[in-house]
This record gives sequence, structure tokens and C-alpha cells, in this order.
Amino acid sequence: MREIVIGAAQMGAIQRDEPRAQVVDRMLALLEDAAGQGATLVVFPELSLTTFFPRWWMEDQAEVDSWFEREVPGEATRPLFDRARALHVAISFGYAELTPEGRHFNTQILTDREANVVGKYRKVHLPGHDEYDQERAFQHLEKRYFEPGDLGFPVWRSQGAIMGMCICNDRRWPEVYRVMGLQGVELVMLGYNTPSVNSQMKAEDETKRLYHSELVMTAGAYQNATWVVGVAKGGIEDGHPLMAGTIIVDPNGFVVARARTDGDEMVVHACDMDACDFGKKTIFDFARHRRVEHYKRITEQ
Ligand code: CDT
Repeated sequence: MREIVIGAAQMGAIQRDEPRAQVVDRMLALLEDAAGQGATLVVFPELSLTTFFPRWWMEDQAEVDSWFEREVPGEATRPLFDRARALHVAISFGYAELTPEGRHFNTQILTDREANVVGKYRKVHLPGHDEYDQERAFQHLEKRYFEPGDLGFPVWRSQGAIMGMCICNDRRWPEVYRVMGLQGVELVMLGYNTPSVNSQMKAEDETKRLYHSELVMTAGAYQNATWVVGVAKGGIEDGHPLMAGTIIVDPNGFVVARARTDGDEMVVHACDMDACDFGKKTIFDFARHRRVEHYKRITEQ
């Protein structure tokens, strides 16, 4: 048995004027809760330090940049790293990354239990649009504020397991899980900010959107015999509802733990990485069963 007790740290809404320090205090409370329940890894949502700012149209680059972190750990996030190190708990969280070269990414990092950053992922599938869209009920400007990630979908060995990350919209793409699956991934960590309503289709309600979110994560888990931890930022943020639906999915595709609220809530489960072995050695033994000669279209434009 290779058990990792994992905390999925769902966060409630973060309002536009909520200072980073206050958000980090909320994250610290979640971290304490998880550590108290024996967790050695805590996963926070996409853009966990701020409101989901891509809903706002901004033309002033200085204003845009104010939502980004120039270094992590930095002034705002250092207390999180310090406490995680003291508790001996690894963390993974999303933030807007501004590199020294001036590049902008939607990023998630993973630390080891000593709070060293051991993995970094930059979101590849950026949804939405890059210009103001008057047809939409609200904006989703990720294509304006971020460039697509340039790191691919690597995996890392940590705590005796093979771990990978993706972010929000990435979870809807089977290729994401498969590229990590081909590297033997046993745990996929992801965070999301998903509006409860579709900005382009009034009839789509939250029930359908929660279903689609769960559908893609459970399918990704089963088809790659991996754990998936999907962590939401939920609640009414800047007047806009975000769906919750944080789940932990086992390698058979079953949801083994889920959030009950749309606020700050810790969901903990003891995940046995050995549970991935059966699927990886049988029906999803990729080396034996895949027929790559028929898959070329997947990587063509
Ligand atoms: N943050 C993010 O990627 N959200 C998207 C919403 C897409 S609507 C333009 C998601 O796939 O959940």
C-alpha cells in the first residue's frame, strides 16, 4: 500500500478587493485543517490567490500585471510555504505567473513536504477570447491575459508516487490525461474556476455544468488508471456565480470524496497509489494495447 492522504482545499469566492494576505490566511486555515486530518498533500484551486480576474476587461497593462505574482514564494505566499514546511505538508496551488522576461502564464506549482517547489505546470488550454465580446453575458478573457503554457504535461516523482497537474479547462481534454498517463501518472491534481452559467447559452444551468465537470474527471481517471483531485473555487465572486463540485476520483473512475458546500471546505481522502496498478497492467496497459498507427489525426492541425 502506498497511501497519500490528500486534502482537496476548495475555496469559496475571492472578491476583487480582497487582499492577497487575507486570501493566504484562508489558505492557511485550510492547510491546518488538512494537516490535522493527517494530509501530507493539499491541493488548492486555479488562481487561488485572487478573484478570477479574466472576467474583467482591462486595457492598462499595469493593472493587469497587478494580478500576477513575480516570484513564488514571494511576499504574499511566503507564510503558506513556511507553515507547510513546519507541518511537513506538500502543497499545490494555482496563481497568475509573470516571468522575469515579462511572460504571463496561468500556472500551478507542486512542492515537496519541505516546501521546495518540485513541479511547475502552465495551463495549455486557455478558454474564452482576447477582445471584448458584447454578445456574452460576461467576459472570459484568458486568451487576452495569458499565453498558452510552454511546459507540456510533465510528471514528477514525489511522496513515492508519479504526479502531474493540469488546470481547469485542461480537464475537459482527454489528451491531457493521456499524455500524463503515458508517463505512468498516478495522481492528477487540478484546480478550476468554472462559472455556474454559460456566458453564451442562457439555457445551460449549473446541474449540467457540474455533470460535465465530473464526467471528464471520472473518465480521465478511469481511462488512465489514475487518481484525479479536482478542486474548485466556488461561490458568488464579484457578483458572478462559480460552481463548486470539488471531488477526489479513484483510478476506477469513482468519486470517493466530494465537497458539500460552495465555500472554503477541506475534502480529505487517503489515496492508495497502488490502486492504479491493476488498470495500468490490464485494460489500460498502453504498451500492449494502443494502436498508435491510427491516432495520427490527433496531433495534426
Ligand atoms: N477557468 C477555466 O478554464 N474555466 C473554463 C470555463 C470556460 S467558459 C469560457 C472551464 O472549462 O471550466
